[in-house]
Amino acid sequence: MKVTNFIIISVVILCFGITSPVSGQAVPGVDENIPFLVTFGRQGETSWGDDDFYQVWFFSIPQDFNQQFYIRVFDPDCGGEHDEIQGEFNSRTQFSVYGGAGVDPDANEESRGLLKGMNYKGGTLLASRVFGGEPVYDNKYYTFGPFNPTSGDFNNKWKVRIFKVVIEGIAGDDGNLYRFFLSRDPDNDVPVEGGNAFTYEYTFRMWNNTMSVSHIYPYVDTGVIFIRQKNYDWDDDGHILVVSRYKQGIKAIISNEDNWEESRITIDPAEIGASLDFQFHKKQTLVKNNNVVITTENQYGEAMPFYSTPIGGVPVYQPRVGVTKIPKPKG
Ligand SMILES: [Ca+2]
Ligand SMILES: [Ca+2]
Ligand SMILES: [Ca+2]
Ligand SMILES: [Ca+2]
Repeated sequence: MKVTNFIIISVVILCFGITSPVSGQAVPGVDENIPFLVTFGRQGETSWGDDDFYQVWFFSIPQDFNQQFYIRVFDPDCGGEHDEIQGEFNSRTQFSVYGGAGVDPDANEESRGLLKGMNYKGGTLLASRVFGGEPVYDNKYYTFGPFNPTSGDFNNKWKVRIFKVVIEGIAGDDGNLYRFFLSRDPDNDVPVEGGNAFTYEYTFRMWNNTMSVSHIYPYVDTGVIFIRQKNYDWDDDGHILVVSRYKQGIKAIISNEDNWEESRITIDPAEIGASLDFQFHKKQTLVKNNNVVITTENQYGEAMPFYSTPIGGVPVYQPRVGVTKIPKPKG
């Protein structure tokens, strides 16, 4: 190999090493293995897998990050590639970015977007755009921003500034599939170091591939004794397993068509302060275009967030080695 070639290859490897998405910048996250988020137009049929035609996402920026950043949306349009057509494409989807007081879901419960009929648009509107079928953004990115970190809502517990994106299917009946990337660059995916994203009600598309396992990672905070998982329109597709360092795989009760199902999962004190791994395994007969909604709450009915980058990392089951007590010899 010529020396110049070696240098070029080395530089390419180095660049990829630096720019690869290392953490919670891609939404859905790298560890989640979820192809797309999905939001249907409000005339959609809930049996297609979206129960309420909107979704609320939060982006957290570490307090010591002081550069401008961007929220990039991949395939924000509803038409052409990726999206789910019903009849002809006529859905319109509004993406709105909020900052300031009222955004932080710890301080303002309505902001989480779970309490029906309440105001999930708390905060200051920073940017908004409606997308229909727009070839210029089909299979491409649209970039919101730049935003200043100081425009976020400060959360003292996590030492982060929080921004919110509300996605609403304001018209039509088709499903808009899309993804986000929290970026330092308007034209490329360049991670914000230590950034993350989370939601309380996750509406997403499964792969059209029976071998692909998707994951979400709810964070178990102090005081949790048990959680209640709720899933919607799972189409009786395989099984949902709950895994942690201490759980090898507990089966969650699953929904079928256009219905919610729920079940309770006991939390071991050792599981506090870490993430659970909800694994979505498809069955062998392909269920195509399966959209599903999931929420989890603690024993008080308080919603638990799912992080794109699982806090504490992806939990891996650690089999406990049985210890047999040897009785002391008598006498
Ligand atoms: Ca598209
Ligand atoms: Ca349509
Ligand atoms: Ca789309
Ligand atoms: Ca479904």
